[in-house]
Amino acid sequence: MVSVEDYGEFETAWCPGCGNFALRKAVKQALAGLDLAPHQVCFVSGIGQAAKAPHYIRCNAFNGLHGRSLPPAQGAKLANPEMVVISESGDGCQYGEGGNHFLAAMRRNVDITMLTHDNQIYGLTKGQASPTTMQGHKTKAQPFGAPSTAFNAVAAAVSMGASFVARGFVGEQDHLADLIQQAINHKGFALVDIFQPCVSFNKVNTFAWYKEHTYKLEDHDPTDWNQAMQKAMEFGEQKIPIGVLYKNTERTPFSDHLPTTGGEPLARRKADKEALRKVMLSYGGEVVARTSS
Ligand SMILES: Cc1ncc(C[n+]2csc(CCOP(=O)(O)OP(=O)(O)O)c2C)c(N)n1
Ligand code: SF4
Repeated sequence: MVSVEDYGEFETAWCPGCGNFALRKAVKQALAGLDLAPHQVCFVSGIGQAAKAPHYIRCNAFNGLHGRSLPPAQGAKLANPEMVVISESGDGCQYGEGGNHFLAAMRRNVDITMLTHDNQIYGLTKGQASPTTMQGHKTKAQPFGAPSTAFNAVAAAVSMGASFVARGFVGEQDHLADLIQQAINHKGFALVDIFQPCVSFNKVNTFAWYKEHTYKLEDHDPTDWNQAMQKAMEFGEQKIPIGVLYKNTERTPFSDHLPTTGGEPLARRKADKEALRKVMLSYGGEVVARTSS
């Protein structure tokens, strides 16, 4: 039986009171609740405060470049489908620098979970507006208010027919852990956008602000695209729904369309050196045997 303690306890570089702590608790609760052992899980992140999360949990992990968590996460899953793969980073990392990877991942539908720490700000670089910062929000770098409209990640995901779309809040830990579990259990790409207050650099979207501005979805049919789209568009002046917004029941995971992912996982298959030699020769190359010194 796996417990939360199996995932370890580490010192962090996060500010006291940061929403990242509650998010990490919910992640551990979700994994232990699913009885997943640390060796069965792989986290992939980019750069930022949120992207440090995999440093502070005892699991497999890959920490890549800013905005680049999704490509290696999808690669890891295709190489080893037996592994639960989670891409975890900030809203800047995953929707800004990694924005196009986000769109491509939704189209592709590889069976991974994407957790976005959405603090509506660039935390690590000290509070510039991120793609999800609300228009007009004043920061040191945007003293007249952020000029652009905020990116609504869940609406973008529903509009693209992503296969699982949810939104959570770290102030609702059990609810969030349940959403993470549903996302992991979902076969296909699953997004959980998570409100995570940055207590140092976002003085607008605080714990109190999220508490006041969110409500839990009830009597909502996540398989109804129109309903999901309507709920995903509730933001700004309106109250913001948290819960599972959308489930696309028609899509199949990417691996179902890829003949190489059947059978033994690529990660464990032996390389066929003779076949490789033939491929190299077919390009007119020369195959030189390597000797280890
Ligand atoms: C390509 C690139 N652009 C910009 C940076 C600088 N940079 C590092 S972290 C960061 C912001 C991270 O914000 P976010 O992803 O929202 O995560 P948070 O720190 O808020 O958790 C930026 C802009 C970088 N490292 N690489
Ligand atoms: S800067 Fe913000 S996001 Fe980063 S650790 Fe501090 S409170 Fe958390």
